[in-house]
Amino acid sequence: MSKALDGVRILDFTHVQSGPTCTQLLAWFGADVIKVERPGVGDITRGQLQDVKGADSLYFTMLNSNKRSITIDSKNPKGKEVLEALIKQCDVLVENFAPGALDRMGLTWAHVQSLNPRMIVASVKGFGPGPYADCKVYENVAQCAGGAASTTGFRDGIPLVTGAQIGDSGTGLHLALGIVAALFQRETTGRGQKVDAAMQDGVLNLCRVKLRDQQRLAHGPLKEYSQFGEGIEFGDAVPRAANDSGGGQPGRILKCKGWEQDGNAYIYFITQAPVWEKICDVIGEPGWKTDPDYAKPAARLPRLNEIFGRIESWTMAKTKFEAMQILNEYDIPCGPILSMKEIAEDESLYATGTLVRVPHPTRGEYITVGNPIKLSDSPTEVVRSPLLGEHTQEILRDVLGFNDAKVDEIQASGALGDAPQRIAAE
Ligand code: CAO
Repeated sequence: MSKALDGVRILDFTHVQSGPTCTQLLAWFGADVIKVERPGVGDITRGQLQDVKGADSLYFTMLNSNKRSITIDSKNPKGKEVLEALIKQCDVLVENFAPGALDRMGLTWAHVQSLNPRMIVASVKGFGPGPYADCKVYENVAQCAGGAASTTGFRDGIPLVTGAQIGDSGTGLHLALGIVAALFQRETTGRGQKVDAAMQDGVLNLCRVKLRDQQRLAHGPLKEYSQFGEGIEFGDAVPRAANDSGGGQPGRILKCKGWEQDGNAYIYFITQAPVWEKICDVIGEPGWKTDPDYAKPAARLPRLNEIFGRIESWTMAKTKFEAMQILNEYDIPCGPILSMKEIAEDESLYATGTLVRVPHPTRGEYITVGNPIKLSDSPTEVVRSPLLGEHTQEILRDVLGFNDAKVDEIQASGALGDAPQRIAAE
């Protein structure tokens, strides 16, 4: 079956997480992604957090599926020649170097355009233009600067970062959408364009409900926040709201049976207004259906601690899965707190391709997250990440059409590093 991005060729100059997330997604949709790596070194994550000695780390393998790897020293004149030849053959150049690094390689926007006016140049940076434009940025910096950390955690605790990589992977997703939009526009304009996604902006985009609340503060307390019911005054900035729901339907994380031993024996419970009467029946408080202190959402807001306390006495008598089964029968929105172990063992996620077991020649089989976006006419087959420089020769010959003599000349210049890694029989 064909793929959505068949025929699109990506020159992938990305490293670490944000950029690779983007190009992996494009590869899953069928683009030919050519990952350019520094000879002998490669993407720094190949060697970071290594769990199997001598093999590419999971950090690398889980972000670089379905790509080809070519090693090129971009600072070697012959290497630059290869890069420029690739720019002419590719549709998109994606990079997430530190600010200015691409220009220092000589690959300015103007130069890339002169080589290939149809080329789209897509970049992730930590910040957009402004006072911090030159800063190097990693995930947690973006979470802090994008408003996530100041609004995550407990009101009386320090700001917290979240485990979801909203700065890196989140911005990679934003960038991928920008690239696909630019490819679509190119259909009519015939021109490439620059696509920029700043990690601060990406995080802020995902935190927009907190900017909403910041503005609501000017008109009174945030009544759905627990602190309102606790009688604690609001300051002039949105406070951390622990596990309060970020929407108009109050929700909390509640203990379930076994919580004393199991740190994940909890359930998220949402007191959605349309199912309030069912909630009252399930937890054994039918009187709350008509009691004016509980019957209407506005009346419940100052009493959320009491209400969730009562619901918790019900959930604590059930496992999180028992509670979920009962609540789902009544259409009461809820979700078990799943550990990564439980997720990794959930065969239904493998059945949909959300989780995939991938064979690998040097590290053995590993689990990775498959494409979370399912296209009916463009199914994703996850292919293991490439070894460093695995496709160098193949790309020189097949994509650039170089003959043996040309390949040997470039190899001899040192621009490609050593001969590529050999792969044991797979
Ligand atoms: N051949 C020769 N040189 C190469 C090369 C190649 N194939 N690939 C990269 N390099 C060089 C770059 O040209 C750069 O050299 P100069 O500084 O001399 O110009 C150098 O490698 C280092 O690049 P870098 O500054 O991007 O890397 P770093 O490890 O110092 O910083 C990071 C990493 C992530 C902080 C920085 O790249 C960054 O801020 N990126 C933008 C934001 C971002 O994506 N952050 C997310 C990181 S996690 O996803």
